[in-house]
Amino acid sequence: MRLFQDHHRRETETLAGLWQFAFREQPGELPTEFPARQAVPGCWDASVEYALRRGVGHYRRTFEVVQRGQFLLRFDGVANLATVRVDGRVVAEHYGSHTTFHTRPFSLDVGLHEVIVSADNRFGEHNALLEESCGWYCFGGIHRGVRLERVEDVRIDRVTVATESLADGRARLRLAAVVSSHAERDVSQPLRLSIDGLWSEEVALDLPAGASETIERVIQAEGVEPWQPGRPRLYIVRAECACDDLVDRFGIRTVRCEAGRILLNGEPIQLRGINHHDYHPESGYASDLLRMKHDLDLVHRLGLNFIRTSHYPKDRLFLDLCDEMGLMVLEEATGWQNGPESMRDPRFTEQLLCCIDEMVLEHANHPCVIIWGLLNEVRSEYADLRGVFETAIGRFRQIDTTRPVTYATNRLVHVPDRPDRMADLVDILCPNLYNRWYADQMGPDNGDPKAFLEKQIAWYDAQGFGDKPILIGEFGAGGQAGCHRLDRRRWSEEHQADVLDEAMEIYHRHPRLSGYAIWLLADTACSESEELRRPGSMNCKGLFDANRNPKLACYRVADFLSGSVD
Ligand code: ADA
Repeated sequence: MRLFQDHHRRETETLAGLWQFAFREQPGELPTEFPARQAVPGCWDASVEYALRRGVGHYRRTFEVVQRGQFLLRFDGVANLATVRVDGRVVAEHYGSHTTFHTRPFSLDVGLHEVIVSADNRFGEHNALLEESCGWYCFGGIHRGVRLERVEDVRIDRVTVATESLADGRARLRLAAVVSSHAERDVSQPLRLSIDGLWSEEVALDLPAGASETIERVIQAEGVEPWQPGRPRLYIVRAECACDDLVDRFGIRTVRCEAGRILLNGEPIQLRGINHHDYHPESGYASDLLRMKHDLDLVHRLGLNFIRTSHYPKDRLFLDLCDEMGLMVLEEATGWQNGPESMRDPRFTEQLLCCIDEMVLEHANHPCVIIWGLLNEVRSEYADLRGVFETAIGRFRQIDTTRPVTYATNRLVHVPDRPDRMADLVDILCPNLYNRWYADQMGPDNGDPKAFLEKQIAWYDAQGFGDKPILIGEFGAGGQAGCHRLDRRRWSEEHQADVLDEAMEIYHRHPRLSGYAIWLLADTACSESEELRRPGSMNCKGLFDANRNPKLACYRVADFLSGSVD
C-alpha cells in the first residue's frame, strides 16, 4: 500500500485477508491440509496458536481470474525465506524479511487459481544475515502487503528521479525509467515520461524481444520547491506506455557531508532522532497505516526530526509518511552484531548485497531517506573483513551517488585492542554509546559519557577523520514501565530518565556532533537468546512501552526538546 495510487492502467488487486495456514517444524513436503487460518499481513509467531514457533509457515489461498493473461505477485515483506507457488509451480524464492520482491510473470487462464507461500523463520546456514543471537525477535510470516498484478508484454519496472544539483529554485534532475519487454517479438510504442507541473516528454520506445532498457533524461527545472523538514514538498513522476504505467513520488533535495557537517540543500542540519523497530505485541513485525502514523506522530510531537530504521529496511508506507511529515531517515540494511565467522561466509555478502539492492532500488525516490546504513555493530576490527565492507559500501555508491553511507559501531576507544578499522570507508561516523548502561562492557573509566565522547572524538580526529560528521547511532538505558524507585536504581523509569537527561545535554549541544538517535521509541521483543538479560523478554529502553504508553523518560525528552506528548 502507498499513500498515492501507483498504477492507473496496470490492474492490481490486494490479496490481504484471512489465508489458510499450516505449520511445519522443518521444510520439506508441502502440507495437503491447511487447517488453520492466519491474517495477511501478519506474523504467525505473534499469534496465540503459534507463538514463538520456529519453522515453516505455509499460507494458502485461491483467487479468481476472469480474463486470461499474464500476472505477477508482489510481496512487500515475507520473513524470512519465502517460496511462492502458483497452481503448484514455484514462481519465486526470496531471502530477506524486510524488502519488496516480486515473482516472475506467469500466465493464467480464466478460473480459480491457488497460491501457496511458504515462509521459513528458522535460523541456520541458509539465514546468514540473522543469527540466533540477534538483537530483536525475528518473526515469521507474510507481514507486509501482497498484490496480484496483471502485466502485459511491456512492463514499466521503475522510474526514479535524483536531484543532482539545487540552488535558488533551480534544479538539475536525473530521471531514469526502466522498461522491460517479455514479448517474443520486437515492440515499438510511445513512452510518455512526465513530472507533474514541471516537465514531460514522449519517447519512441523500440524494445527488442526480451530486452530491458533504461531511458535517462537530465532535466533542468526552474522555480522548484525543495523537500525539507517543515516544508516537505513532493512531486509526482509518471511513466505511461500503451499497455502499462507507473506513478511514483519524489522530493527535490540534496544531501552531502562537508567539513564535519551533514548538509541538507546546502545547509548544515542537526539530526534529533530516535531508533524505531517494527514491533507490536499482538502483530509482531506487521503494522498498518494507523499504527505507523501513530508512532510517527509521537516522534514529531516529541520534537524529534530523524529516525534510524534499526536494523532493517522499512515498508514503503512508513517512508511515504516520513516523506509527507518531513522526517529524515537513516535506512539500514539488515544486520546485527554478525560474527566474523558468519561474515566470512560468501552467503553473507550475497544476502547483504541483495538486501542493499532491493532497499536502494525500491526506496531511491523517498526524499526522507537521507543516509544509508548497514552492518550494525559488526566486528569491524577484523582486518580480513574489509572486503565485505568494501563490497557492500561500494554497492551503495554504485547504485546511488546521492546519499552518504554509514555503519553504527561499538568498536570504540573502550576496546583499545579492537579498534574500528573500516571508518575510512564511510561518510559519517556513527558510534553507539551506552556509558551509563553497559558499565560492564565500557569499563570503570568509561562511565562518564562526556569524557568518553571527548576521547572518542579525539581518536577519530587522530585517524584523520576530522572532516567526517559524527552521528550518535544509539544511546539510552533500560526502564521497565511501571518500575519506580526512590533510589533511582537500574531498570527503574527514574534511572532511564536520568541517563537520557544527562546524555541529551551532551549530545544535543556538542559542536562536533551532527546529531543523535535515542535507543529507542518503543519497547521491542528480544530474541530467544537475549531473554536472560532482558526483563520480560523485552528490550525495555523505549521511551514508550510496547503498547505506546509513555514512560518518565518520554516526558523528560519532550521537556528537553520542548516538545510534548500530551
Ligand atoms: C546495541 C544494538 C541495539 C540494541 C542495544 C541494546 O547497541 O545495536 O539493537 O540491542 O544494543 O539495547 O542493548
